[in-house]
Amino acid sequence: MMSCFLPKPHIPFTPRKATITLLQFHFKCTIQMARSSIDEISDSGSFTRTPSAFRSFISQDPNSSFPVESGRYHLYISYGCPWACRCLAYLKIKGLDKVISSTVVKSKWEKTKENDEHIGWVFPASYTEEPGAEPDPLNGAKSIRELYELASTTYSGKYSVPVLWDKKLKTIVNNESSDIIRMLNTEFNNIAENAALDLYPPNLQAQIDEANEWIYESINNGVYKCGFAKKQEPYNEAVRKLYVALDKCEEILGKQRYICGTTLTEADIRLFVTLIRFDEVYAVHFKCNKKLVREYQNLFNYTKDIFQIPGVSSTVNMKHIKRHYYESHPSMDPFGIIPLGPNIDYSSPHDRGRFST
Ligand SMILES: N[C@@H](CCC(=O)N[C@@H](CS)C(=O)NCC(=O)O)C(=O)O
Repeated sequence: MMSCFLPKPHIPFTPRKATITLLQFHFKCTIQMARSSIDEISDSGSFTRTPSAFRSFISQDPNSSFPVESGRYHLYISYGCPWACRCLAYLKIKGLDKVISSTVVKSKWEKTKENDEHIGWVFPASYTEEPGAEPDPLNGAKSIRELYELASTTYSGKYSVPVLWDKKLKTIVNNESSDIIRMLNTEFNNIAENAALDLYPPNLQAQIDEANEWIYESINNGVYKCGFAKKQEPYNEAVRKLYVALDKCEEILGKQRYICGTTLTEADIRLFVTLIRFDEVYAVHFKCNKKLVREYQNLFNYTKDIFQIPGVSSTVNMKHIKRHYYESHPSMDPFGIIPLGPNIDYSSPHDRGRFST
C-alpha cells in the first residue's frame, strides 16, 4: 500500500522553502500514505508502518537551520505513545526539560475535524479536562493534525506524535523519535543538566544499532504487527518473532544488567517503552499473551530497574496509556472497555543490582 519509500534518515532537512526539492519529494511520497496507524495494513493483512516525513536535525552549528537554543524547541507528546515517550524519557534523564518545553495531548483519539472522519490526537480545551493533558500553549491548536497543517499545506501522511516543534520558524523539525533521541543525546549538551550521560557512546554504537534493529522489528513494532494484523498468518508470524526476540532479551539480561552491557544505552530506553506497556496493554489489546513480561524473571526486573531511574517514572502515565489503546481503536475494541488489571507496581524492589555497572 505504500507507493514509495522516503530517503534514509539522517538527511538533514532545512525548513520549508529552503529545501523545497527534498520536501516536495517527501510530500509527493506521502500523498498516498495512510492517515492513521490502524489503516496501515497491506493486502496480505499485515501491518506496515509508514516512515516519518519530517527529518530535519537540530545542530550545535549556529549557522544551521535549526541551531540549538534554550527555549526554542517544543515537544508534543502523548503518554500513550511509546515512540513519544522515548523522547520524553530523554528530556527527563538528560535534564533537558527546562530548555525544551513539552505538551501532552489527550489520551484518547477523537475526531480532528467537523467535515471529515479522521480521528487522532487532540488537545483538551482546559488544564482540568483530563489530568496530565494540556491545551496547546504555542499555537492554540485543537489537534496534532493542525500542527502538521501549519507546518505544511501539502502534507497528507499520518498526524503522529512525537512532534518536535520549532517555535521560531513555526514548523515541525522532526517527527521521528529515533532521530529526536539522537539529537537530545548530543546536540544540547552545552545546556543539558546531565550532559555527561551518553546513551549512544562511540564504543557501543555498532552494538546499539544492531540491538535496535531486531528489537524494533520484532518487539517495538512487533507488538503492533500482532495487534493490527487482519489475517491469522501475519499475526502468527509476528507473535512467533516477538517471542523469539523476548526470549533473546531474557537470555542477554540473565548475563548483564543492560541490553548492550554494563551501561544504560539508547537500546534500553527503546526497549523499556514497549515492556512497560506489555502486560497492561499489549497482552490483551494486541493479543501478545503467549507469555507475560512479569513471567520473565530478567525482563520483569529489568523493566523495574529502568522505571526506577530518576525521572523515568514521570514519563509513565498508565491511565493515559490504557485509555489510549483501549479507547482509540474502535474497529478493534468497539466498546472501549478498559481492563481493570493487572496494576503492576514497577516501583517495587528488583534484583538487577546483582550485576556490576
Ligand atoms: N516512527 C514514528 C512512529 C510514531 C507513531 O506511529 N506514533 C503513533 C502513536 S503511538 C501516532 O501518533 N499515530 C497517529 C495515527 O496513527 O494517526 C516514531 O518513532 O516517531
